[in-house]
Amino acid sequence: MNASPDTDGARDTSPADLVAGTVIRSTGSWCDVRTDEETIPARVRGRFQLGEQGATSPVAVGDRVMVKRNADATGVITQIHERKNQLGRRAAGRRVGREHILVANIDCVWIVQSIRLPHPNPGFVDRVLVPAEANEIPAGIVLNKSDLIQEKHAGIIAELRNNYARIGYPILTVSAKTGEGMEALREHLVEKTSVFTGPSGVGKSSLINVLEPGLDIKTSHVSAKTQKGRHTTAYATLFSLKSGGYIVDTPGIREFGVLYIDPWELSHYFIEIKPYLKACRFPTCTHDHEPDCAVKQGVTEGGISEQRYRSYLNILDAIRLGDKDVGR
Ligand SMILES: Nc1nc2c(ncn2[C@@H]2O[C@H](COP(=O)(O)OP(=O)(O)O)[C@@H](O)[C@H]2O)c(=O)[nH]1
Ligand SMILES: [Mg+2]
Ligand SMILES: [Zn+2]
Repeated sequence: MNASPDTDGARDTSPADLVAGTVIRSTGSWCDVRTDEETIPARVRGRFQLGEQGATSPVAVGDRVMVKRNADATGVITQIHERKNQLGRRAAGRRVGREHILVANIDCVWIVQSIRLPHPNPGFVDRVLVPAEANEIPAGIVLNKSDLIQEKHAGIIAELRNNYARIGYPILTVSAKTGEGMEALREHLVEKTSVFTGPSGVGKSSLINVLEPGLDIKTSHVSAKTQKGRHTTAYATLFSLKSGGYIVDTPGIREFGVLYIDPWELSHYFIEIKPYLKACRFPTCTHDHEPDCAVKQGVTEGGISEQRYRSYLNILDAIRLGDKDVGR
């Protein structure tokens, strides 16, 4: 072994064989790594040590990695760089070591909703906002199908503003169909890794097709007929943007590990509830049955919206039921 870093001694691997890249697709034992010049299919061997906390993880989409090239144009992942953050299917926050990681190094999560077909679903929005907050990832809402907005939807829109825009989550109103609002959305994506998540049918694939026309992703209208692409739906995919950055489509992924948050911890991930927590009589207050609860008072006084509080209680219930299952 050559111990001196500044002499160019004999090596079995030339520096050109080792390249840096980003994982854009992963199926477990293989993944595609995008480098400055090309996409390399690379083999993944086992799990990797991540940073100093001793956690190990398999490779996730969004990981910055080093790849050693083989003679046959494939490669082998030799290293995963420490992650800025991650979203998994199971644990969030402090239980990071046990989660199944779906996406790493995310700059923003955009929760896509549509005004109609389907209507906005605040329960869904909140089940994504919680893990986003737990992993300290900025989040916002993309309200698609603005071309379908009618006067009767004014109440739905006002409620979204009251639930989310008021407490700091941006809402971008767009239409993949007419192009309305798409420039503003595009500006938010430049040079960033942005996750698009949302229920099926809200227009995620349509939006990505407008943002990056060459991709030609199947929309639900097509896939319902052909059933094509179904087998890939459990995997997140990174699409690179010509303007720099990536969009991650997460088809078929309904939740990012909400159920593995501790009950007492949950309220910390509702940003407008957090300021009330210190004023509850019990430090372990879960804000559902306890007396002298500042959070319930906040709901009564209007600082916390009833919808968000309902979401909080629903997730709390789900966590408690989930815990029972785990303990069986
Ligand atoms: N009217 C209208 N329809 C849209 C818009 N965006 C998508 N759609 C339709 O909504 C359906 C679902 O779109 P798709 O992109 O497959 O949704 P995904 O399941 O979230 O990926 C398709 O029939 C699209 O044509 C829009 O802005 N306006
Ligand atoms: Mg889709
Ligand atoms: Zn309380």
